[in-house]
Amino acid sequence: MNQGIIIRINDRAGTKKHTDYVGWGPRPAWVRQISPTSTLSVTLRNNGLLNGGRVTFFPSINGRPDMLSPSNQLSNITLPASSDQETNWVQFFIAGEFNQTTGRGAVSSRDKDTGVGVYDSSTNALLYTKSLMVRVRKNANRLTATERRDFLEAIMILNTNQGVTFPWKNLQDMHLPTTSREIHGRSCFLPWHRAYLLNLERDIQALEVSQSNGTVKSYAHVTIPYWDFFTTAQNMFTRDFLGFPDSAGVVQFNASNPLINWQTNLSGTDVVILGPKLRRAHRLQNSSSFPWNPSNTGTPIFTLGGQWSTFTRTQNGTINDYSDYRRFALGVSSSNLPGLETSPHGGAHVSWGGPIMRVGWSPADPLFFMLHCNIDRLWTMWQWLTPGYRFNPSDTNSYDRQGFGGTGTVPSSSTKGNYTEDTLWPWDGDDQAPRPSQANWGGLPASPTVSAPGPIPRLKQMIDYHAQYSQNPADHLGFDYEDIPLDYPRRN
Ligand SMILES: [Cu+2]
Repeated sequence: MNQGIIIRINDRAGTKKHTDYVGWGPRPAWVRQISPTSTLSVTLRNNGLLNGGRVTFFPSINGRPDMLSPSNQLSNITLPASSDQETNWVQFFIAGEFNQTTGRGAVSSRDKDTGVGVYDSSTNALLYTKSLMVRVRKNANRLTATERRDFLEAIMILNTNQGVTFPWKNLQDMHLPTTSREIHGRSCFLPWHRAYLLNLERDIQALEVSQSNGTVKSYAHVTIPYWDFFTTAQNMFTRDFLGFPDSAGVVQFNASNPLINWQTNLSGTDVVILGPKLRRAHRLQNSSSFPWNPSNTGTPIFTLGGQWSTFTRTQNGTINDYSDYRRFALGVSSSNLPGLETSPHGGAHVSWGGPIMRVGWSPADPLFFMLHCNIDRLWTMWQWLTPGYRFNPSDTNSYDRQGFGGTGTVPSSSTKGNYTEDTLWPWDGDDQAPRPSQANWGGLPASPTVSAPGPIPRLKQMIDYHAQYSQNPADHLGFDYEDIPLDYPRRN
């Protein structure tokens, strides 16, 4: 029952597809009458499905969200009588609703399961509903069967689409032994992998696939789920999801699993690689001589014994041991406390036999991106502990390498790509030393919901990922985690 009202989210012009998604950071939205005969006073409220996502509203002040006034409804908005489409929009902002007390957000579990209802302020009649989704990254172990299937279908499509583009192979080729020096072992490790995850997630969300019944299936509602390796993940390492190894370490899938024909794009002769079938088996603690553990039929868990990591760390330790970025990310040489890149990141990788344990081949295993999603989440948790500075791209405690990197070669920590003002390889197309010699995969894919960071991201844009520090919706990168909120400023 459209009473001549329309709402647009993230894209006022309405020229883009798949724009009706929000996370925890306020997103711009607009409402207007289509063919008004007089002004109309309306109230906006949640009007979604039961148990679906929910949204929070913010009034607009000079085009920015009034962060001091979040509310579950916007009352008595006057929609102008003008039919001029340039001037009769009324702007507001919306975000997913996050309960700061429970630490959980009202997330969607399927596409468009929440809605903004437009009610007549005087009669309270429902005039119009705009459907949308609170789309955030979730714990892979708790996905619904549908969420799991859609994610697996999407990555399978990216892995098998060998036409004009070959997205999964491209992602693998950005992360070879020859590129490792650019992206590992220095401060940019976390920002670089944040952009890398975003690249995959945007590739997924842009997928549209024709179905046999003539419809087109979109994957715009899909996000990368995270593997919380600090707890057992009994629902992940099964034949229905990421597979379970046979006695040779070859990962087995059920026939209904979209990954059943997954190919690694590897042709190595290394015993832990052996493409094109995917290998991944739980590794015996500290046993480098026998990388598979076929006798382990229990739930694979994160074991901390690995060739590069002998540290035992908890989630609390990881995010609380250090208050400055440099030590948080890289640790302190000659100290017993590692940084996040060593533990838990390195430990999680080498807790398995298979491509996942080798830097150059790890993205051949879809688990890589779920592991790294949790690494990125740990960075967001650390940032969120002290929002005052850890989201500020200009604060040296938020990120230690300020300014521009040099063009020498030694040490790599002083060169391009590691500093806040630097553009990130390979999206900047820079294939000149000291960068890796290939960078021809194009810019970072665009998102229909946000404009940041653009095709050539700067490192500093990765830091304030949901505009906690700037409070400027234009800085939002378009992803969020289900359990890491955006803090609203408090009224004094
Ligand atoms: Cu990596």
